[in-house]
Amino acid sequence: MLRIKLIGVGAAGNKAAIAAFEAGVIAEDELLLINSNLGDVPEAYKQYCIVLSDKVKGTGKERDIARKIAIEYLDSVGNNKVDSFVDDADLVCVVNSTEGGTGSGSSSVLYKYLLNVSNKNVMGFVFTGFEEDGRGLKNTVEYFKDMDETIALQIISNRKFLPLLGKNKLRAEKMANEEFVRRLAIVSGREMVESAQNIDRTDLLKIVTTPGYLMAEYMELTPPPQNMSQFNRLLEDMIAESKALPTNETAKRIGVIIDCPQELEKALDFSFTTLVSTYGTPYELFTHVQNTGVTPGICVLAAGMDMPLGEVQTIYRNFQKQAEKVSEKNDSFANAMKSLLAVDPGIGFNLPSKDKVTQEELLEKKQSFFDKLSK
Ligand SMILES: Nc1nc2c(ncn2[C@@H]2O[C@H](COP(=O)(O)OP(=O)(O)OP(=O)(O)O)[C@@H](O)[C@H]2O)c(=O)[nH]1
Ligand SMILES: [Mg+2]
Repeated sequence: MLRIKLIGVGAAGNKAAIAAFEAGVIAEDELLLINSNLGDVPEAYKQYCIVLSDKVKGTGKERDIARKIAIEYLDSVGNNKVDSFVDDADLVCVVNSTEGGTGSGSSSVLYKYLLNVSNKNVMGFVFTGFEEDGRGLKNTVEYFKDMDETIALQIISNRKFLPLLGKNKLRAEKMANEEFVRRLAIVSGREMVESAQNIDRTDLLKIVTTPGYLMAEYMELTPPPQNMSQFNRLLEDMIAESKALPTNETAKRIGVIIDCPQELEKALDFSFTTLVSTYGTPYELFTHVQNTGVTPGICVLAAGMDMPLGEVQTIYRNFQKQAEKVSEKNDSFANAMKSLLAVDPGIGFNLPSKDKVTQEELLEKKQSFFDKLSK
């Protein structure tokens, strides 16, 4: 199992992180909340929360304000709780929405800090919201423009839960949080037990730290497939019901974890035709088969994929339409979008070395990080 530290940022991030704690997926010392005010945070969890600024109360959905107070907080000597919190983590997970101000704006700063100063592996989890109001759409596009492509990123679309629920957005948000908790459990490896065909800790770390977009899906194998075509049909259903945003077939690594009784194994297609045609031919395929006696199921991690730029472009176009309606012109933003589309993630194949930094190195890294940011 990986040692995960979880940081929930902004209202959505706080609630999702609390849900992970309450489900027992992370322990008390693995939970940190960050917000621009304590108003969103339930009484019992205020003790886990860092408030970024005592001067600014909320951001009014302005990402720039969130960025600024996040930088000020992280740069405040002697007052930064993030350093000691992440110290012993294999992987730092950061969860937030992209549509608000606090989570969307400060997570972008936090990723860079965790990567460059703390020297940690980072996985972002973002909720892309319901994609309805102009401000939310703009914040989402700006989030993707700012995002550091060397992290692993997972996306959960709140919008994709709505067809099941009519207009009940609160329920959709809650279900999105449950989806997050499930995916976090898969990433942590807590659902895996040793077996003959193993994904070990190093393999799992390699998969979940592959930079780029990561899709994590799961499906119960019910009714139990009798042959490979039934198995592949179940995988097709799993893919069709995905709550992530789709991308192209660019997975660098795929991990498959199957929990089933031995008599089901003959129905499994170990070349995973359906997965490969959806996610692409991976550079490395890892398979784990176990039999813990629970309902048979499959979890899939497809890592190192291209960001779902087509989906972000659609969000951008919807933003433009909304913006025209409210006659808001923003040419510099449009230009910035073009640079987003030209980004080359430069994904490598090796496991990056994440040696622990000494106190002196940490101070040095901080100094040069904030020097660069202020230029
Ligand atoms: N999945 C999920 N989404 C949520 C939840 N609460 C709010 N959202 C979504 O989050 C977006 C609004 O962002 P918030 O997280 O509330 O904003 P914030 O990060 O606190 O930023 P501020 O604007 O500064 O308050 C909308 O898209 C909401 O649908 C939640 O518990 N779960
Ligand atoms: Mg808020």
